[in-house]
Amino acid sequence: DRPTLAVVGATGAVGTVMLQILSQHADIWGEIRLVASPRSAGRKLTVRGEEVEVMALCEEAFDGVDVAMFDVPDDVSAQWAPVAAAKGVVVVDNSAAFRMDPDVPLVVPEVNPHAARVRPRGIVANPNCTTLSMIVAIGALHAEFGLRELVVSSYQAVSGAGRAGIDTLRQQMSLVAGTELGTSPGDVRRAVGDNTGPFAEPVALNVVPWAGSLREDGWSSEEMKVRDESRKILGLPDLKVAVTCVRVPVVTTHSLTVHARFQSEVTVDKAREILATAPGVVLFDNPAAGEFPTPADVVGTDPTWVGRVRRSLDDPAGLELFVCGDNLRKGAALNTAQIAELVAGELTGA
Ligand code: 11C
Repeated sequence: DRPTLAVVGATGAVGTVMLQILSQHADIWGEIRLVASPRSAGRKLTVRGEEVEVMALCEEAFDGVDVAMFDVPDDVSAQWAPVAAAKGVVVVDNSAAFRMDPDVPLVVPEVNPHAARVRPRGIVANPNCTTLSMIVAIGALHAEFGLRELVVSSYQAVSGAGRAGIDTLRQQMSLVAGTELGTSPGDVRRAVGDNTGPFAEPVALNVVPWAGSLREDGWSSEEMKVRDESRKILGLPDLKVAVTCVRVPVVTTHSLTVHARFQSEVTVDKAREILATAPGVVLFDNPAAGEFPTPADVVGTDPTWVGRVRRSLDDPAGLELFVCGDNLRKGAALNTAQIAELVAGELTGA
């Protein structure tokens, strides 16, 4: 029998992309049950070309379910993933609630697929979208060269903050469009008013060096996630990671600049060969022809796109890269779906 899947958080920004992915991928599932908060219950959504009515999240929603994908806030996952797991459901959770739990594997199928098989709590965690937007490319380079250090800056799209992030950028853009704002201190802030939505500052005509919540010593939660999750996925608990997370006025697709240091000398030719052949990675790197990835082109695609590959000028063991990944697809829904498909294959012996 084909396994039954529950999609919890089916109406959110990630859930919407998830339904598209489930409609595009090979159809390995029996029933697909859509679950969301009580206020969305009764809505009809389309998946695999069929309308399905959304159920309210409750214990009975997991009856007969084999695999559940959760795309909900951390507190909702923290409460409900164990409820589903206690009923024998394998939960693939895209919140931060369980990622650093030593009894929960944190999985990227191109990098550490084997980890998904060992899940003492019945939960497999999906990484943060910023980590995911670079880690497939970094994992491929690590497998060849041995990674020692990452220095990363992110350029994060507003959809990382969900529908509220997208709505905020759109509203702010309508307030600044056609004006000469952005020419004197505070003019954008005054035009936008208090309408900064989930962001610390106006994001239209601006960049905001902040994502997530405040952690110790001035670090943001997003920066800590990139460091902690990269270490766990790569199996490098002492990896040196320096990261600054920045929000930019892009709807969807996170970008990162990466300075990666390896155990010994690297060559650009070998790095390009690895990136060109790694599953899930596209090398798009010909600056002479104006070819490098940008969010406007990468959005809506599955792979991690890599360009601007250079050897560090002052370090023969270092590489500089520019990486883009769709934060709602590989950064969230796609990786979650890939993990769920791995688990389904295991459950059905496929
Ligand atoms: C952002 N990466 O771009 C965040 C959103 O831990 O899954 C995802 C937060 C998370 O704002």
